[in-house]
Amino acid sequence: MTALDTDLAGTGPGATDAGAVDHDRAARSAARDLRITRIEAVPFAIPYVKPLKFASGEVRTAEHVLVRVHTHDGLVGVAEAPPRPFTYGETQASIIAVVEQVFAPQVLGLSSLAREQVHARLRRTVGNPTAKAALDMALWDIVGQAFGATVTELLGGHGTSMRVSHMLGFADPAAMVDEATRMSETYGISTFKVKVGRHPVELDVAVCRALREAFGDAVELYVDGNRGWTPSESARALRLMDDLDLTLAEELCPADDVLGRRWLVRQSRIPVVADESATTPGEVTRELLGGSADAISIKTARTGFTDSQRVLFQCEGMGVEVVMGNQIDGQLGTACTVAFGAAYASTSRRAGELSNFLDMSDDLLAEPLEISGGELAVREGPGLGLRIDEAKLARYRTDR
Ligand code: MUC
Ligand code: MG
Repeated sequence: MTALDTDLAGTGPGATDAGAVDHDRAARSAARDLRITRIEAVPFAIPYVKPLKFASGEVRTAEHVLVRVHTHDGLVGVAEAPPRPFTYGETQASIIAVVEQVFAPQVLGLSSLAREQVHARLRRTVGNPTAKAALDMALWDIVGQAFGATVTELLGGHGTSMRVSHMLGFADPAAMVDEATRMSETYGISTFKVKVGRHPVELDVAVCRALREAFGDAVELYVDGNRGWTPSESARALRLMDDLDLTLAEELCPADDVLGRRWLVRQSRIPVVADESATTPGEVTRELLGGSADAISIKTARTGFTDSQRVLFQCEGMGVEVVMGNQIDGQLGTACTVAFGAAYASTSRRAGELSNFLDMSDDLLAEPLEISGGELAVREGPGLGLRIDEAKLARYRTDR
């Protein structure tokens, strides 16, 4: 049994915080008691129909953690944490352990409205980005439910849907063209992020060339190297693909090669996007001011809604473009990404990476997400508007 089930009614550390008083008043004015009483961290495993392969790893099964935050009033906020050991060092077991043993004891009793107090406590622990992000997003879900608004409305309310970009994992050129064709014909998707970073670089150059030849200018293409190439290999690959009208080049070389990435940015004719090298607001500052990135990938799976806002506003203030990224999310994570991305003009300009759940054999939502006409709509809410299919959860959870 790994789900934490701790009852608490105003006796946690937050109950004595001076700042909590105001939030409790706000909660009462919404006729709700939004204090956190219980947090569940439930591991589940859902196989992929088609594994996703990329330079830093491969995903065959979605071994994620469902996070459910319960309030005194009976509201339940949900989100999912996708462990990415090759990117953040988190595993399913580490996420459950940190939520149950470190975070839950510190935040039980705090109001769901007091998100800055919650974050002050989570920040005492370094790392663990997807565990923190899932807790954060579940709290926003609760606040939306309490106020009868969607999370998108709470965040910014710009729109109600986003254009979808599909991520094409490693395969040979013909298979990748086939997949893009299927995505285009079935879902109306016309933006593709092509995974690159293989050796020799010609392998990936051939894929991008085949895609451009197959689709002409009917599609947007950009590339993501997941740190697979050195700076000089990256520069060479970009030169070889210079005529292919790629719009972005993401994380082509190792995150620690700061000078190498700066060298690459200076000569690249397309914006260089930071993903794994800019996973926190502080890293975003370092990358942008250091000149080793021109654009930022925002992933709600690692910065939740609260820190994704911080990253976005930083970027807006500095005149830097953003793209809504994908952490190989399931449907819950994808619903969170579109909830955030649709909330602002600057996150909606580009297509968001919202389609990887299509490669999964099943999911946990009672009403599955649907991509149509190349768009994914925000759920109507309130909050995130997500209902878990309990029979599916019982089938896929791995702790019983
Ligand atoms: C991406 O944008 O890189 C693959 C690895 C990871 O950390 O995220 C995915 C997608
Ligand atoms: Mg990436």
